[in-house]
Amino acid sequence: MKLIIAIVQDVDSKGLLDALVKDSYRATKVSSTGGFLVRGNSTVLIGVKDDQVEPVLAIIKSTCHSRREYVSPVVPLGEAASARYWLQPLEVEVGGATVFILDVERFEQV
Ligand code: 2BA
Repeated sequence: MKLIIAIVQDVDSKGLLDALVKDSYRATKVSSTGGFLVRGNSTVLIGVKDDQVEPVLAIIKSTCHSRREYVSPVVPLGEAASARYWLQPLEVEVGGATVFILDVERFEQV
């Protein structure tokens, strides 16, 4: 058995969960926050048999899309008025999904 941990953008999480449930996969969504953007994202935990990893990855790829986000650089308060701090917003490409696949040592439902 494997545990797939997929970090996805909030906006993609409903489509991902709907597609997983439609194909009878079980999943848990946990609200999370990216360390760099410090914005909400979603971590989806999916426990599957080994031969279900690739089909689930295909669902993740088809439902989670990359997007460009902009971050405003932080300027020290006392120096904000200085002309050299007229910084442009930083553009980063986020997602589609960041996926970790782990071996499950033991699975119980009690
Ligand atoms: P964030 O940490 O908020 O990162 C959002 C996006 O910002 C990243 O997109 C990447 O394009 C950029 N970024 C992140 N750290 C950066 C840095 N130190 N310098 C420059 N740009 C940086 P993704 O790579 O698609 O990551 C999306 C989200 O997936 C991340 O949100 C984080 O929550 C998670 N993630 C990505 N890699 C991870 C890892 N190795 N371990 C744990 N979580 C990870």
